[in-house]
Amino acid sequence: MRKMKIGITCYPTVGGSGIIATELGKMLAEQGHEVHFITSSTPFRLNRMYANIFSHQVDVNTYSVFQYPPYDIALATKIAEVIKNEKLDLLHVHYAIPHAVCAILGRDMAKSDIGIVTTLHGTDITVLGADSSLREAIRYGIEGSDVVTAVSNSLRDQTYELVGADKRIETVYNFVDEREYHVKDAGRLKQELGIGENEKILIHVSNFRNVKRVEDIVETFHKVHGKVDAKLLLVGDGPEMGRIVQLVNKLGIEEDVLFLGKRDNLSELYNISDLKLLMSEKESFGLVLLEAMACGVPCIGTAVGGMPELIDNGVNGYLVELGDTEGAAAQALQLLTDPEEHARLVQGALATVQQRFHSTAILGEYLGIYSRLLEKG
Ligand code: GMT
Repeated sequence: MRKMKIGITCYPTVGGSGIIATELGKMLAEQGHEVHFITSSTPFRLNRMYANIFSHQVDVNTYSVFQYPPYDIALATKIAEVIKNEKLDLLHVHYAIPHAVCAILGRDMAKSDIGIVTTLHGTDITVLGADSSLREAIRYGIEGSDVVTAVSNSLRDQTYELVGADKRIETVYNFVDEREYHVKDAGRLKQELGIGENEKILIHVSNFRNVKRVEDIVETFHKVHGKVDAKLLLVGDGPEMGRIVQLVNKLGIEEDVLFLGKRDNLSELYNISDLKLLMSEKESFGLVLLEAMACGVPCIGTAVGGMPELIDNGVNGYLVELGDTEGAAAQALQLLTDPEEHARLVQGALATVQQRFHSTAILGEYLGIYSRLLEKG
């Protein structure tokens, strides 16, 4: 395959879509392709220097007449500039709004006909697609892209349902960098966090938004706590944090719930954990589940969105109905008190990542899409 020049636009700050876009860019660069990130700031996961990765920053004019800074126009203009100056072969944008629309506008401004790949990640459809002020723009972005992918079959189907887009949508699942997320010795981390050698660790990682239902995580832990010696690690931060702290205090479990805030060393934290909990009411995929599984951690998740495509009941974890903290606690207790069952699910989790979501296979799927687009052009 010939070496390509690929423009990537994503939200560069913390979040699953930005992580996937950045990790994909890094893997493409490692295969010798030239990658141009066109974003509001340098993607946070771009943590080392690559000779063939370039970062083009979008400058937004803050002229006082503007009540709202025109970020979308500035992004489209930057995309046009990069298409022309760098002679890009294609654009891959992550998250429909505004990125797909900006890509179409940028391509038009550049008077170019390069292919646009749009990857839908979740809330761009499941939350914004339900908003009538944005639905038409999302549909326009999807229908004007050359190839559209979604990170799960569930998200693909929801896009048809909510946005009614007349476009074939292909599922390309998320992946993790197995060089970072794998079973490893986390040293003295457990001890450093003040957790006893025999205590079990449950972990939840999210942006603490309403949709994540962190209160269900705390309620589940409350039901487990007392029956087994355990700690709950709450990793991340967001709008619901205040309410969650209050709930933990009300339940009197503050000694055993550790609020760790935003962390970079997630793979170390997973490597000291026994069980991962994600009880969201919407979750197109749940990248954090895959990260945990890659480190050998079984998962309990709600049977919503794309989670059933990842969690195989009784193989790598368990699925419960939304809000079923009793069921989640019962499954957690069973798993944490039966070492053989736990070991079996650890193997199931590791096999899931290797066999169904390996980064090499997912990269191959994206490269196949890019080749198809270039052949067509
Ligand atoms: O989880 C979030 O709210 C962040 C959001 C994002 O766009 O960064 O995550 C979405 O994209 C991830 C990567 O594809 C998925 O793994 C998450 O499941 C998805 N979040 C939701 O659907 C709520």
